[in-house]
Amino acid sequence: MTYKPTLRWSDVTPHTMFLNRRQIMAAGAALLASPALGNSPYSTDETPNTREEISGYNNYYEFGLGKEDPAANASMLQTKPWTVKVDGMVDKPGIYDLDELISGMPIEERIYRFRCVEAWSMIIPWQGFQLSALLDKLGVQPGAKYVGFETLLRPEEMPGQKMGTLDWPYVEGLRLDEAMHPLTLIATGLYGQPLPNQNGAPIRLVVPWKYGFKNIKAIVRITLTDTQPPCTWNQIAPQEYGFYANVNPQVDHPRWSQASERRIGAGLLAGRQDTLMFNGYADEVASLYSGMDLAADY
Ligand SMILES: Nc1nc2c(c(=O)[nH]1)N[C@H]1C(S)=C(S)[C@@H](COP(=O)(O)O)O[C@H]1N2
Ligand SMILES: [Mo]
Repeated sequence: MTYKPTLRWSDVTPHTMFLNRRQIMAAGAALLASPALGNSPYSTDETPNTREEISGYNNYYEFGLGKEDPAANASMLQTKPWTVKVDGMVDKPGIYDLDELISGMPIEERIYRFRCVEAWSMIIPWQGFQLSALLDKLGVQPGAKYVGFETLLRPEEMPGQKMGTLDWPYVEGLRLDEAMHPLTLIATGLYGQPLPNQNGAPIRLVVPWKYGFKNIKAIVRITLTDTQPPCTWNQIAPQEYGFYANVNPQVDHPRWSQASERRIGAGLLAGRQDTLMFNGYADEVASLYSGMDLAADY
């Protein structure tokens, strides 16, 4: 692990640097290096980023590798109708229309800290419901230990899927106790509006104590399983992106420090801020990992 206390922004290049190394970047794909409402006890009292920041600076490789590509390209995605396949070790498997799937879910606002593995961060006012509520409705069977998620595969509307940047569709997963944790959300909205396409419409996962790549967008499949589900970044570069991906300032990424982060919108003079253990949610989630070596299970 390298530790660079004097890391410059330009040192913290995105996941794409890995893609560069593997020489699978599409020719000419430029890296664009540009840069409270509710009162839930789970919400932070930090000031949220603006909607422009949250929906203008994104990672969503289905729409390009640059931070501004998702905002420019995601409007072509058709999110209605939307079906979600629920399968595996669950009492009520099926192919659900989204409205049917989430009917009765108690939507609330959660203002969460968000920390990308690339060492930038935001404060985001999500609307959504606890994944636990949905899993309770679906009926998790006793042997299930994990939940897997899959993003829509539709290259006609997600042009990035025509390129070999990642193995499509994007997939992610959680241990069942992580999925059932009250902080874990399925987000349906942002700033009181339906989720913008670039933020993962119509539904995306939000796990605030984990690096951003766990927060899979545009979910079309939820699978209950007894084996650890495949996760896109973990599969492509397991030595860089773990299954757990818990935010941890003491465990550096092999190519950059995770000790600090750049808050989007803070301004050029603001400087970096310290990254917090479990992204500030240690009181709530540290017990999930007691006895684990977080340097090994990163
Ligand atoms: N399907 C899909 N989900 C995804 C990604 C992606 O490329 N495809 N990027 C991930 C990464 S790396 C991050 S940091 C967050 C970014 O979420 P945001 O754009 O809403 O801030 O989405 C995550 N979910
Ligand atoms: Mo990320």
